[in-house]
Amino acid sequence: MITGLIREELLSSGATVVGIASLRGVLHDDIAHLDTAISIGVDKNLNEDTISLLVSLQKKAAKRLKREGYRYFCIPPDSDRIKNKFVSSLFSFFPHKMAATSAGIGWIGKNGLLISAEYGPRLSLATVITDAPLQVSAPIEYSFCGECSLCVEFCPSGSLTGNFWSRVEPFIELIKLDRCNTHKSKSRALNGKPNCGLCINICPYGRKEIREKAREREINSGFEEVRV
Ligand code: B12
Ligand code: SF4
Ligand code: SF4
Repeated sequence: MITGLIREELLSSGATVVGIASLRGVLHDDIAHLDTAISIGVDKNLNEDTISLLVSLQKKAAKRLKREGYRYFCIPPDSDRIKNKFVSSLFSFFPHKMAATSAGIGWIGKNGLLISAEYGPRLSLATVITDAPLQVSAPIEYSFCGECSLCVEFCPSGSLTGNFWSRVEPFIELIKLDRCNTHKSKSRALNGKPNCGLCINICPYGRKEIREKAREREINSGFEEVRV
């Protein structure tokens, strides 16, 4: 019941997608007691307004969990930029993408981003972890990129390795970050724009009709809800 309440509250307050994941056995010792994750995605570019929206959604979930007597911890969307030392240290061992794939929201594409069959590569993410006994979804185990490698072919800096992500080998190298960053810095020097983003714009899952087909495939493959 609390799972449905949280989901409804967040969706009616601006979340595009809300998934619940079991992260049992994968968390750092300091947060391992809060091994259920509420993964929140909004279909908007990651900017100040989006971060404010995500933070307000996290607060809503936290308020509900507190009212019901559960423990929780909000991992901010921009954890790397937060002044609090503990929170800022979290980004390297708590990637929001880990919660999102584990909640069945999407897979990690060859462009290194979370790809949702329904919303494409543009979801911005935040996570609330908790000890509440929420109803969790099955994780997505493999990439659905298939034969596509548009992002790899067209990346102007040759940063993308073309490797396939899977939950079996979740940290396989997908992006040569130094190359991507150098390319972005050069483009900033040329036209004042720090971001490239071609690997986002070119992804077919960002296009509505492809997303709809993929959604059908996902429904037919029967992702099911399981309880912890
Ligand atoms: C540091 C950082 C950057 C750095 C380095 C990027 C990188 N790829 O590492 C820089 C500045 C370059 C950057 C750029 C961008 N970033 Co950034 N970034 C982050 C940040 C703060 C930490 C990422 C990190 O280093 N994590 C540690 C590494 C080890 O994990 P990871 O690669 O993120 O994710 C891996 C795990 O999740 C693992 N995994 C997946 N499922 C599972 C399941 C299990 C069980 C396990 C164990 C692991 C696992 O697979 C992933 C890929 O290997 C996150 C916020 C956060 N806290 O997550 C945002 C984040 C990843 N960035 C984001 C975005 C939007 C961007 C940009 C598009 C911004 C822009 N406009 O340019 C670009 C995209 C570049 C690209 N193609 O990846 C979004 C991604 C959303 C999405 N749909 O995927 C995030 C999640 C921020 C957010 N709150 O939404 N970013
Ligand atoms: S942001 Fe540009 S340079 Fe970086 S991986 Fe994507 S397409 Fe390549
Ligand atoms: S462009 Fe193709 S290969 Fe790249 S992330 Fe999207 S679906 Fe996957």
